[in-house]
Amino acid sequence: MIELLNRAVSFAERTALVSNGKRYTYQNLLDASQNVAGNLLNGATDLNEARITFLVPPSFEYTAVQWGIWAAGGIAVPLCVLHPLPSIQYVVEDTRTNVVVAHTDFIDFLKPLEKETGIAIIPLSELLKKNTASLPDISLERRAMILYTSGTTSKPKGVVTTHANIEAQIVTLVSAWEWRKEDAILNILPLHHVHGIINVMSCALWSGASCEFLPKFDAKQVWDAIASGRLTLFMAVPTIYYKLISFWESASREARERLSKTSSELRLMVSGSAALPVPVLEKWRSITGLTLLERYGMTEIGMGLSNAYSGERRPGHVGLPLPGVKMRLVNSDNKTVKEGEPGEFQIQGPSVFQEYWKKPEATKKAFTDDGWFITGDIGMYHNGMYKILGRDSVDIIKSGGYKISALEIEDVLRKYEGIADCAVVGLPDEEWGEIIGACVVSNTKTIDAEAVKHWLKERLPGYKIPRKFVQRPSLPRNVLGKVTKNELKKNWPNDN
Ligand code: MLC
Ligand code: AMP
Repeated sequence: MIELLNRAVSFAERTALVSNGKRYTYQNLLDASQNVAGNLLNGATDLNEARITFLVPPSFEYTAVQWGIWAAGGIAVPLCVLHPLPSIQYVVEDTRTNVVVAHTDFIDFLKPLEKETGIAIIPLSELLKKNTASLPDISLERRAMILYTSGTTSKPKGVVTTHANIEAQIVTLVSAWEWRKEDAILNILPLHHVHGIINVMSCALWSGASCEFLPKFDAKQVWDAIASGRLTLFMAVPTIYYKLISFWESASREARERLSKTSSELRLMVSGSAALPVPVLEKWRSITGLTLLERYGMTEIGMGLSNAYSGERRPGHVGLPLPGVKMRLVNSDNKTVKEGEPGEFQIQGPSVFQEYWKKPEATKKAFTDDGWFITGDIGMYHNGMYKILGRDSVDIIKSGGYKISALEIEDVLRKYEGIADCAVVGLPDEEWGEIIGACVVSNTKTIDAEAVKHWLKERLPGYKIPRKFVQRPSLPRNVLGKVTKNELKKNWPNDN
C-alpha cells in the first residue's frame, strides 16, 4: 500500500480535511479513495500507469480522486480549474489520457473537448459510488503524478514524479518543519502545483494533521481563519502575504490589534515559490511578531533549500539544503564556484523528478552528465547560507508565484490579427513579483490592448495574460537579430 494511505489507517478517526464547511476523517478519505480506485479499475486489476486527468476544485473529493488514482496504479494529473479549454486540451493530449474525471460544475465546460478528442468524461459522482474491489500493490518506483510547468520552451512540460519522489518530498519537509498530528493548516493555493499539493496538503495528511480548503484565495476569509485560532501553520506565496498586509492595513484599529494577536499564535508561517521581498518579511513581522520562513523549491525537485525552523531565518536568504538534498553552485564550465561568487544551482537527491513526460531530449538536457539536475536558478553562498540572485533566462517570468513562459504568450499573441511581432517580458512589481508586459508591433493599425486581453482570455489562463502593453514600430534587437529583452525592460515607460 502507498505509505501516505497506509499511514492514514493509523489516524482513522482524526479529522483529515475540512471542505465546504464539512469535516472528513482519515477513514472517510480512505473509504472514498477505495471507491474511486475500484470504479476506475472497473474490473481490471491495475491501471498500470494510465494517466488519469481530473478537474476537481480543492476539496475532499479532490484528495479522494488523487488517492484513488494512486491506489489503482494510475498516474494522477490534476487539471487547473482556472484554465480555459485550450490549456486543458493541451494537457489531455500531451498526457495521451483517455479520461477526464470531472466535478459536476465542469461537465458542460468539457463537453466540446469530448466531441473533439473523443475523450471520456467521468462524472466525479460515478467514481464515488461504493466499490469494494481489491486493489493492486504499488511499488515506490512507479510513476505517480504529472504536473505541468512552464520552462524555456513555448509549451509547458509534464514533470513526472514517482511515489518514491513524492514520499521524499513530503518526508524532508515533515522532518525539517516538525509537522505533527496536532497541526492544522489552511490551503488557499491551487492544487495543480507542488506548493499546494505537497507542502500543504500531503505534508498535513502524512502527519495525521488536518487541512482545511478555501477553494480560492480571499484575504478576508484567510484573516478570519487565522483569527479563529484553529490554525497552527500557514503557507503561501509572497503575493498573498502582500495582499494580507494590505487587508490588515485597511482594517480598523481594533480589528488590526485582534488580527495581530491571533496570528502571533501560529507556530509557523512559510513563504516560497518566488522571492520574498525583505520589506514584506519585515512588515509581516511587525504585524504578527512572526518571522516568515522562506524556502526555495521547484516542481522538478519539490523543496530544496530552507531557512531553519529552530534557528536563524535570514531575510533575503533561502537557508540550507533540506534533509536528503545535495545542492551545488556551478559556473558556466560546470565547476563549483567559491563562497561569495554567483553560480547556477544544481541538485541531487531522492526528491528529484524522474523525467519530462514523453520528452527524452528535454530530460537529458535537464541533467548534467554526472546526474545533477540543472535548475536554471542563479544563487550565491555567503556567510553560511544560500541566496537566490535570479534566473538564467529572461524568458521565464514569476508572477503571483506562477511560473510563466514568455515564449508561450508570444506564440499565442502572434496569432492575433494585426500583431506582426511581439516580445513578452516580466516587469518588476511590488505585489506580483513580476507583472507581464507585452511589446507589440503592427504594420497596419493601433492595437487595442483591452481587445487583445479579451481575446487572450479564451486562450490562456488569467495569470498568463499581460497586464501592460506598449506598441512600437519594431523590437530592439542585437546584431544577431535576437530581441534584447533586458533593454526592453529597462526602457519600459514608467507610466504604463
Ligand atoms: C491575477 N491578477 C493579476 C495576476 N493574477 N494581475 C497581475 N498579475 C497577475 N499574475 C489580477 C486579475 O486580473 C484581477 O484583476 C485580480 O488580480 C484578481 O484576480 P484573481 O484571479 O482573483 O487573483 P487572486 O485570486 O487574488 O490571485 C492571486 C493569487 C494567485 C496570488 C492568490 O495568483 C495564486 O494562487 N498564486 C499561487 C500560485 C502557486 O501556487 N504557485 C506555486 C507554483 S509551485 P481585475 O482587475 O480583473 O479584478 C512552485 C514551486 C515552489 O513555484 O517553490 O513552491
Ligand atoms: P515552478 O516551476 O512553478 O515550480 O517554480 C519554481 C521556481 O520558482 C524556481 O525555479 C525559482 O525560480 C522560483 N522560486 C521558488 N522559491 C523561490 C524563492 N524562495 N526565492 C526565489 N525564487 C523562488
